[in-house]
Amino acid sequence: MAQWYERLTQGLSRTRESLQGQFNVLLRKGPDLDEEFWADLEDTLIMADMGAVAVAEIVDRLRDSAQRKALPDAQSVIDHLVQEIADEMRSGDSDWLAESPLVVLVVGINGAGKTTTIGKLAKASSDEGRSVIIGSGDTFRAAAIEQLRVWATRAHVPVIERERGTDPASVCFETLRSAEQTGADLVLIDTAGRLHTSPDLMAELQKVHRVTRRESKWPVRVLLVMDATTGQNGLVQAREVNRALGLDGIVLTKLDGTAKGGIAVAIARDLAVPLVRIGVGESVEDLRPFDADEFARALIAGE
Ligand SMILES: Nc1nc2c(ncn2[C@@H]2O[C@H](COP(=O)(O)OP(=O)(O)OP(=O)(O)O)[C@@H](O)[C@H]2O)c(=O)[nH]1
Ligand SMILES: [Mg+2]
Repeated sequence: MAQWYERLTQGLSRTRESLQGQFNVLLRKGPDLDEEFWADLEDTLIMADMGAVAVAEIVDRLRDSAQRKALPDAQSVIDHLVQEIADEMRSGDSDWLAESPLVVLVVGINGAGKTTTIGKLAKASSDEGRSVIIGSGDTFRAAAIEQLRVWATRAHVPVIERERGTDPASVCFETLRSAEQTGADLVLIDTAGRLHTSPDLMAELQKVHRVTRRESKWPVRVLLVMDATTGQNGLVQAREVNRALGLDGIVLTKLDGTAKGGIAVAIARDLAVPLVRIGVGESVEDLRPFDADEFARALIAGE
């Protein structure tokens, strides 16, 4: 088994073990595909946070297949789930982070994993030979600037920072100028996740976005970092940020810290915003591109 796939299955183990426990309960009730089986299957998938819409679609397709006798019993329906979940997530595949040159504005609520994700992306991209520069746009907390500096040092990439309280838009401006002068491939801009109020935060992010787009000669993409453990609440927040900023991609972090990793299915299905990376742990290797087939297999089968 490839080392990355092993980390992915390890990261998703809490969700998978919980699902497999439920499947075993279903199978012990017998092989018949009666109404109770379908209702229990639906409940199980909803409990993993896959979202009502995605679950209804998955179960409908499985019922269809069963009726056509392709799936004669409970075990064969469960065996077929990997395929159906992968199909449900397919629209979520995308890897625009590989484009150069590119400016990425990283947003998300406090603690979601923005700064860590920037550090991991900077390290991975720099290891691939790309020229990376980081902008320290979270000027709200002094510790945020320090934390980003540690990651930048680790990744051997320059970071543009100003003292606490500086207008984040001006940090973005300086980061862009520096990136153009040095001919960087990838510009990663960190933003604050906490302000006095949530409307303050959204207004500040909109301003930062406007200035960055206006000042950048390069394409600007907005990347939302989202904590998988916030489940359906996180999804509601993501919709709100999408309305305010227009998201280009999502990084779903902390999939290793939840039994409700099915939230990735709901995100890929409901938001029409690609999942560009997933985080299944705290080390650099734990941030990986998203692949629908690989993810579905690790979530359900684990082998
Ligand atoms: N287990 C696990 N922890 C993660 C993952 N991604 C980030 N974290 C942890 O989440 C915590 C918060 O991460 P930060 O990067 O500081 O979050 P942030 O969004 O920058 O937070 P603010 O700057 O306060 O808005 C850190 O302890 C990270 O190590 C992940 O995929 N798995
Ligand atoms: Mg941060």
